Amino acid sequence: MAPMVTPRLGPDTLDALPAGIRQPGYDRAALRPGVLHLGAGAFHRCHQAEWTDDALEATFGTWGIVDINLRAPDLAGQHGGQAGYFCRELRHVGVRERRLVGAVIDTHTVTNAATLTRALELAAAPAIRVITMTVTEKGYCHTPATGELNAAHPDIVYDIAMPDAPVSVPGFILRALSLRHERGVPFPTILSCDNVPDNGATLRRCVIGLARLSAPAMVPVLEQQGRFLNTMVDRIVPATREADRAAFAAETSVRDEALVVGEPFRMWVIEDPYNSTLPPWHLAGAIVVGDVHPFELLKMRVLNGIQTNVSALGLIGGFEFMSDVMAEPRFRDFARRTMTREVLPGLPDVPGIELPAYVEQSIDRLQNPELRHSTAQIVTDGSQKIRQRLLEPIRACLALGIVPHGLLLGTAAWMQTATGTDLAGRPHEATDPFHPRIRALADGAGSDARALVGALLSIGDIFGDDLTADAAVVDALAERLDGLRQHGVMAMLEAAIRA
Ligand code: CS2
Repeated sequence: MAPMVTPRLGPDTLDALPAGIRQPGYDRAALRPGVLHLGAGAFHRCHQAEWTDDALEATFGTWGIVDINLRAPDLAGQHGGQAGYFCRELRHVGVRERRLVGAVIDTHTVTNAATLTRALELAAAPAIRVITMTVTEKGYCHTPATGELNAAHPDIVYDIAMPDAPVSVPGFILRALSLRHERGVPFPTILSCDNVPDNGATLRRCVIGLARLSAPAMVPVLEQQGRFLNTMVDRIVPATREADRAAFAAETSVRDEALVVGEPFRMWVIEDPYNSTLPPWHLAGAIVVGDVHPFELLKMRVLNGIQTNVSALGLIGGFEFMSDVMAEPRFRDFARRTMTREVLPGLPDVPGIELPAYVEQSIDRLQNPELRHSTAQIVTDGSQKIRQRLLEPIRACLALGIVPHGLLLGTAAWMQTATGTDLAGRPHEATDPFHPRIRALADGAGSDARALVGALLSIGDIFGDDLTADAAVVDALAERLDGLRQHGVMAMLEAAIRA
């Protein structure tokens, strides 16, 4: 007998889904493309796409989403093979809520010249009035320490030589906007939804910076007509695991290759000085403000700050998931004290948010035992994350005369993970665009913690040039890295808690 094959989620299997799974409450057949999204990973599906379903239910409009990946994974193996449908599952203690999302009506992956041309045509189509993007920090091709375009980035070098066939995100946006300009099609509003400081402004600088080098006639056009919005997005959405998909299939008898699992909490703050026409996301709780900066600082320094500060410590301490890290009372204590003593004093007031309560809420979110967010996933690409999450808060402490014990310990731990070896010198995988450079410096430093700290701090593209010149910072980092190697993670956590 042939083995039973679980049918895949799609238009033909919707009726088979259990009644408990909420289905789109609008006429999906009437959707037309309105939004184009770049970088359709788990976060996008569990945030912008779900949010758009809410908006469509509140007030219907032609705001279907076209998802584009400029590189792998091929979306055909995900919701692209399911007519755009996927389920999102929210989990926390006592919460498990599944919902079918219908807002994505087309998907497209760039794999060669022909698919790139098609993707550019999709982005140049007059029907697209909004472009959103989640391409991760490194997708911006900027220098982390300055937020300026890195003109030496291999993808940017390529796009300067071949502007009609771009491989980078700034190159793709520049080409799509150039096509629209040539054809007299108005520019869409572009919303950056990545954890990059001043994300929209950074994208604008990178696109205009690239135009200066490859399409100078576009510079004044972009300066006058480009609408790049800064936004703050928030929801913890770990990479989906095969165990999640298998459990879904076992419980529903339908296999969803694009399933996403996230937390109930979500937030979206949009700074829109242009009063743009957007899907009615505000009807579903998105907040439109005049200045997103305080919200961005809060989220990157507290929620992301705790994640980055404890994930490297957790990883080298042998903890696989964030929920395991935060289940350990010493880590919770450490996170709370670091935030309260070192981070909150440097934050501005945030409209409508009480900072100590936000810290407690963040800790609760991060210890959510129903999510499996790996410490390694958060450590990934740390060179792109630490400026906004650890280094700026350290600078704020130094300016206020506060010794950043906790932030320094997290930074020292990150330095250890970035070398690709654990505390005992055993190799582990480090995924980071700076890894080859860091590895070479680590080889030069050998087992000397001070030499390693000095060498890494001299990477100005990550650390700027102020910290390496501050002897107290160099000493403190070297002492903590050495302490981690000599005494281990828990002893150093305890010392930081006592400090
Ligand atoms: C995480 C974020 O991997 C990471 O960088 O810190 O994806 C984080 O979970 C989200 O920013 C939460 O909104």
